[in-house]
Amino acid sequence: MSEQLVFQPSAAAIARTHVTKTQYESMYARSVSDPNGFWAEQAKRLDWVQFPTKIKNTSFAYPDVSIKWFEDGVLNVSYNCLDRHLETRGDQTAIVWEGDTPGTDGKATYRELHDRVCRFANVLKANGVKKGDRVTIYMPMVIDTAVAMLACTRIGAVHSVIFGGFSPDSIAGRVIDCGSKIILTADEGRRGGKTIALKKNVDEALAKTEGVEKVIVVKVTGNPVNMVEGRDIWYHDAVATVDADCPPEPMNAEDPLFILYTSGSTGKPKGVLHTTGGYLVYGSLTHQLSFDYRNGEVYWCTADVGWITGHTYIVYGPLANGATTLMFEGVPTYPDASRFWQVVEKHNVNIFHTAPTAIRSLMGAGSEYADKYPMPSLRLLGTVGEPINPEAWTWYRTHVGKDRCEIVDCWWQTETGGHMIAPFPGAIATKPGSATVPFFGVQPVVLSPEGRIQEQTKAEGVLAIKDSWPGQMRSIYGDHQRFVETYFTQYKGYYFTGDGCRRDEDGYYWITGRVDDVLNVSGHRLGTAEVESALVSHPKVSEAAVVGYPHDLKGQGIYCYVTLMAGEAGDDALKAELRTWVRKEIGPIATPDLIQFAPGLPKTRSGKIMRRILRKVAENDFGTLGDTSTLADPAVVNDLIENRQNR
Ligand code: 6R9
Repeated sequence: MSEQLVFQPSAAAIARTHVTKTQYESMYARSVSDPNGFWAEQAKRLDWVQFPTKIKNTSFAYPDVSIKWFEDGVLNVSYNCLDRHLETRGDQTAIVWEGDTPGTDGKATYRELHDRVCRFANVLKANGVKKGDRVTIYMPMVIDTAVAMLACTRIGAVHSVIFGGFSPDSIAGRVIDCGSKIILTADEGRRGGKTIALKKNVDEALAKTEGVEKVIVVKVTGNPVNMVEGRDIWYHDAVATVDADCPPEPMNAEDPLFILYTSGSTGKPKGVLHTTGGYLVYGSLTHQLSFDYRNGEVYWCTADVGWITGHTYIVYGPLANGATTLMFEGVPTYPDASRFWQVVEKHNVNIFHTAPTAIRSLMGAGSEYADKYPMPSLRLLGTVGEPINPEAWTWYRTHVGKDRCEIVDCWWQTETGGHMIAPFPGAIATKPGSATVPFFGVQPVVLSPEGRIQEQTKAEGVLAIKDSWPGQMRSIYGDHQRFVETYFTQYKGYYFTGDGCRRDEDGYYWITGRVDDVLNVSGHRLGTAEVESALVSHPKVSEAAVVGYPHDLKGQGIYCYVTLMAGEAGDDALKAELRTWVRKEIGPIATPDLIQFAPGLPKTRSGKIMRRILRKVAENDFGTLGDTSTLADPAVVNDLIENRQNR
């Protein structure tokens, strides 16, 4: 082993592991040489109405990309997450809920959850929802949100969960794109002592869209909201009149399960489409093995269900495995920076999974918050969402894990459905900052920017994947061509991840971040094009270019270069106005950190904005701008440097 620090799995982790190092190696080899045999065996972890006889039928060959797994299998996701556990663990807690306000909590056993899901499903049916219909969910972190998702899967409806931080415009765009006729929401959400006006946002979104016939509103805070006669229904009223019995709809393994919108490098967010069988096999297997989950353990992933991590690793993976999964409504720093650790001790959490941005902000608040809590129940710590700097990794291990917990850094994407590169905790030694080695069936390749495959172990380039795995997205909803163009054209024959990476001499992968125009702000994906189009929709803005720059807490900050309409003055008041504008257009996560008014942007003679230069200036690294000979007007650059905002 080489490269700085290496941590071998602890004796305790080795003693309990589902997969030893030797098993990892032989199983990985088989998953690649005999995917049909390997995944047929793994599929047995689910209960099928009809077990598949066809396992893998996939092609990455441009332009006929097609991905099918278990294609003649029949199953139901909610059955696998609920019904099949009733006999053995009906009274076990399925979901522990911890509210935003300390002292508020709740829980649902598997039996209770099953009952709630069946009733919610009947409410959906009573409101006209049928198999294949798209259902938009814009809800906070409460148990009813998981219930709503599972209720959709019970009747074969396709959910599209929208993160509660997105704006009315973002909701409208997503509702229109998937043609959803029903929205499930709540009066308000709670986060960090504040309320979020979910219903009000839905009302504003619906003022801009047609086609939504029903809005079902769950009462969460109880504050008054506007209810539109004939369209809006209180959930508690609707549920009072339905039956508790709702048989699960038998679904084909390749029937759509959900759509989740995510940012890409161009255009509007894409509706990433996942299907039923492959997603659940992959999500449950990765949940069990990456965290070495054992029956009876309490597992807590701090993500929001509005993101893929919440889908796979709060709801579907854990529940398919009969786990106890914790849902947290709040934020890491409310009421103060010890909240996470209080919750870990209160609920005896064994496995804790969060994001580097949270780790960095808690580290920044001072180690004493974590040091005060011994957290004896903890045995494993996960990190996901962005590259973790070795300093934060080490802090996490020492101050949260007390040097006794395994650290599991999981690299994956909305598109991949589940973990792709992550250490098996009792098998794989870890190195701070590396997501380590591929999961079963995942064949990473490192390509040169020109697309040459780097055969030698030690290599650097862009990360692509050679062949399909069951959790892979199947398409972009309503636009298969865009799916093919986005992921399979740049490097023919491979799935292109959009990430850069380094592979060290031990074959460990180190993800270096996006190589396309996608920002990762506090673990949230954001296309620079989205922020740019929000900016240029402001009447005073003529042109905008947005780039990322290193930010201590957020990982990346949002740096905006803005050219104003003739005669407009770029002052602090306008900066504040533009910040509010972008928040309103997209949501608070897109709020610009730095805005620089620029009389002109650096362009090539053919009119292309030279982002490389803008990135360098934003990084305050303007000494090495590289080749500027193709610039149409070199004077522009001097002005940019002189007025740079990141000093
Ligand atoms: C799961 C999720 C995906 C992008 C991905 C990469 C970054 C996620 C990471 C990581 C380094 C990790 N990313 N996990 N980078 N190490 N462990 O976050 O999905 O929101 O689609 O973002 O996030 O850049 O391409 P998603």
